[in-house]
Amino acid sequence: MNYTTGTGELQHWLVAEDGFRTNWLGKGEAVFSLGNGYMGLRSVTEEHYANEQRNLFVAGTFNKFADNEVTELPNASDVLWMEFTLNGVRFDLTQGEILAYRRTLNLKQAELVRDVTWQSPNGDLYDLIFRRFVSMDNLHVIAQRVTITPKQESVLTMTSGINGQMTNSGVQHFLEGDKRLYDGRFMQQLQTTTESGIDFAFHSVHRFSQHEPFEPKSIIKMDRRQIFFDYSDVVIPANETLTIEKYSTVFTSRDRDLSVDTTEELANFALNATRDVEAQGYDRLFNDHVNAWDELVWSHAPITIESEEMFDQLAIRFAQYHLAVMTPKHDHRMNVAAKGLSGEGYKGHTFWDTEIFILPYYTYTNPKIARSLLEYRYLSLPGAHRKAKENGYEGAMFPWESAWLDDGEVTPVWGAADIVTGEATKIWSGFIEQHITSDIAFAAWQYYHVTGDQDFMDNYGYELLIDTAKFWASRLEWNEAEGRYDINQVVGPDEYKEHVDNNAFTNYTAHWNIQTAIQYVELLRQEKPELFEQLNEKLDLETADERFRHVLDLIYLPQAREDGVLPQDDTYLQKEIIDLTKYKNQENVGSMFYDYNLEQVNEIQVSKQADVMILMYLLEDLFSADVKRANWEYYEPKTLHDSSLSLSTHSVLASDLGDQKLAYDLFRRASEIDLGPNMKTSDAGIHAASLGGIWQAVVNGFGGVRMTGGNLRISPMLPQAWNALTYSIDWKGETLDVQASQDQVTITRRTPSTEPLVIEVYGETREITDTFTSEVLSV
Ligand code: IFM
Repeated sequence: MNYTTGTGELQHWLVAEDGFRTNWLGKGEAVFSLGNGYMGLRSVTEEHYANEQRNLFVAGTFNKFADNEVTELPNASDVLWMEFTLNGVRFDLTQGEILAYRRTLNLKQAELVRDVTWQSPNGDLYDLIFRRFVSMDNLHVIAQRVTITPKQESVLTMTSGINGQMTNSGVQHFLEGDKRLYDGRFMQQLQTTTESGIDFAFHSVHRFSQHEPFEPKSIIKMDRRQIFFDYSDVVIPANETLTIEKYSTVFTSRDRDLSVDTTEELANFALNATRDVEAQGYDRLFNDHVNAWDELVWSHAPITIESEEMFDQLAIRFAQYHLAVMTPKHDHRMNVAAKGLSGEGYKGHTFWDTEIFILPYYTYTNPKIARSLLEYRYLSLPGAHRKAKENGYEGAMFPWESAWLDDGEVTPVWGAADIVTGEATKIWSGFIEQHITSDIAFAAWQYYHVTGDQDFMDNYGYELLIDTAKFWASRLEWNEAEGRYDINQVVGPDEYKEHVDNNAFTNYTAHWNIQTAIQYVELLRQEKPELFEQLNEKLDLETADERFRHVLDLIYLPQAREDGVLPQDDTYLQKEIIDLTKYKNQENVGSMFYDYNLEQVNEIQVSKQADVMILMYLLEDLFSADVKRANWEYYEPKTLHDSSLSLSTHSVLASDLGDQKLAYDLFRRASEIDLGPNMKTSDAGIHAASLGGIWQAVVNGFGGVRMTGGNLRISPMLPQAWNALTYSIDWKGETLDVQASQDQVTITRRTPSTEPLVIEVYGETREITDTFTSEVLSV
């Protein structure tokens, strides 16, 4: 990967790849993936290679192949597919010689450009440039432009069309469907998912030009799940440029922006839309797309980092780029997947990754999108109720992995091979990783206090907070001997410890959830009697409240030992301690499983990811700086950061502890998970939560932003390598611009007001009407 190709206006905007290797295809496909939250397109090349993974996902279009499989996002038809022969030789970069090669993702314009000079095996020379984008302006559009300039007169043939012979690791999610050609040019493929019955309409059309537009000789062909053109006899004179454009559209019967009732109506609508798209042409579509990106991301929530390392600015832009690509902002019936829309990993499912790692970005910069993602959880309540009931509990027990609104739990039951038994390892998360329920409650609470969105609370928030607390109140187990309530047999955030009792993160956040619900029930009773009555009917608030008050002080909250270490669970601190150096220095994550199986790892003091530490981040007021430090020193050396969710949390905490050097090192490591030089990290897709975590490391960590108890704190502390950091955040409906340097911070209210805004800055309460400047202090 090359991070230094952008110069002038494009400095810190370009991520490039300078070589072509078929065994590294996965990295570029994921890291360069394009999308707009409606769909995500893995960045395969137009021509096929072994080892490639061609993926097009449309958010929220889940399908379940068989009863013993879980629902997943189906891999839709490949519209990028274009195969060329030049003077009788197939264009194939593994043959002949590559004389120049660069593939560049322009983050600002969200365009992917591949620039190749190729000598074919017969000695002919060609310059080829491939450009493409997935429109942020019109969510249904994929546009490609290919230019071919031969050094000698050449004859081109091309096969290009729509290929529905796609699978998810062998599973075909679509019925054969219909294919048809319209107006002699517009290819149409209609398909329906096998179980969920979602109709997909794909259209593609080509445009050729060489000085003037022209129609080459062509023949339309169809095969199983395929429709394509064979073009032939296209003569390109030496040093002349042939331009081929391909416009494709994707529509489905789940799209909320369409008012169609039947497959036929969908097909007609999509066909006409494609005609319109083609008529606009690449340049106009591109212009609208670039403007839409600017409005949504780059002008809306810009972050600048002046650093000795140019990688840092690029890293935060890369994170913001992918957050926009992966987030279905257009529809509250869907949510962000753990790999975004960039790969088959985790089957398009949503985890706590959204609420704890991704949502803060939107809560602080684009509350409308944050609200839409939280509404998804509200709309998923029926599945959460079902899960609670099936497990003998009350209230809302959210699924660990989530897909369709009413699916409930969709975590697969069987996973990787156990190196000792040779069997598949059972995935317990879907059964007992229960902290997701309080994570969602926490995120809703955080959203409310940052945005002040009372309408959200009245319509969704209070109910979510109380319904989740009801689950916890029913989940607690009475421990007669100790006279307290325990939460036994769970998986906490550290997934290397299964069936543990009293995981600190789970117990504390459950306690927080119930405590917050008590406050809200009281508030409703006192201040919103009508809403209280409505919710009382739905949730039986009187009984719930009685139970909440009874259990609250009896919930067991593990306490720090004398040395400050908080037990991660009842048994962690008694487990064997081994030398983890080899695994701490591993090149690829999960290497411990080459030596141990999960059962053995369960008995060792080793953690996959932040557990106690993330508790100390989320509920920071409950723990002193000394306790945080003691736990850092105890747990971090035992944490392998085998989950991509771990490094960014540790970076924020290192900032909190005042160790900017360490925080910076961890920020860099987090940024390198996808963007770094290891070419095998992202084959299954980009790491969505880590990208949200990078924003948190910058804004919540170095930028010092935190909401605690409903109050705002801004106390930036930059790492040595940075001269300046600027960012903006939304706070209760207004925008604050923050400029921080090594010595000084300035906070500006974009809309000044005589009503002062209270912000804690370096431990002092400030009342700001317009702009406030402080020197940087350590607190
Ligand atoms: O949610 C995470 C989990 O914390 C660790 N394993 C991967 C999941 C999806 O990213």
